[in-house]
Amino acid sequence: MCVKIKRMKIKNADLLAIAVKPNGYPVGNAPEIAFSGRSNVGKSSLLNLITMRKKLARGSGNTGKTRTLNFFSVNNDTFRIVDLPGYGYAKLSKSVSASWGDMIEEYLTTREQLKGVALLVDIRHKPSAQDVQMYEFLKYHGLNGIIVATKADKVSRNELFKQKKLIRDTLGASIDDKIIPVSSLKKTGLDELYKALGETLFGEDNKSNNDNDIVEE
Ligand SMILES: Nc1nc2c(ncn2[C@@H]2O[C@H](COP(=O)(O)OP(=O)(O)O)[C@@H](O)[C@H]2O)c(=O)[nH]1
Ligand SMILES: [Mg+2]
Repeated sequence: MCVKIKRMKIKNADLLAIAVKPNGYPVGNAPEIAFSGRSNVGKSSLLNLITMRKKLARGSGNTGKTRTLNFFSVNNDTFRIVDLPGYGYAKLSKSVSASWGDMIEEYLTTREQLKGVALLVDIRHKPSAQDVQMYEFLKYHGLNGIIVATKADKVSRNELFKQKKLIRDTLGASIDDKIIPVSSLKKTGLDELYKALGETLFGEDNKSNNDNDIVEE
């Protein structure tokens, strides 16, 4: 028997805008989903993979240096992925990290078309104080949070369950909040991630305005 699952299909993705302030945010009301996480968590690798582009998001060579909001237009601007700068970069000066925080906070609290935030945490580690802070911030502002546990290839199946529980407990996430293990290296967990992205962007039924953006496989 063939089980049909609905998943989002990404056909094209292009850099739309690089911004630090609202006047630099792109115009138009396409729904947006932001990706956040500490430096080195695997955000660029994941964004490159899900958009099927090699150089969409910058790799680890630029770790911590990109302190801009990068807006990517997906499927001819049906929706957007917003790459938030990684946090936890030790070498930032206090004033730089303060303006970095303001920039992210301003985007997260004022952007009307923002549908949710994918919070990336490394599956091997207990979430950091900043991860917890970010998660609490999202909850406080009523934003949908998708918890993505990266580098899932680095743990055994047993450890995976243990680490998911550690992540859930540390972030204070409820049992209903999904934690999606993914591996950019092994390309696993992507169907579940796409499903969650689709639900967050287009609602529970995963319906977009354009049926072509949702395919049955
Ligand atoms: N084993 C493994 N390593 C990964 C995975 N994703 C990223 N990495 C590695 O983690 C490091 C940081 O990745 P990068 O995508 O640049 O992280 P970013 O700083 O969050 O953008 C790099 O050395 C990647 O090769 C993964 O799924 N599995
Ligand atoms: Mg990066």
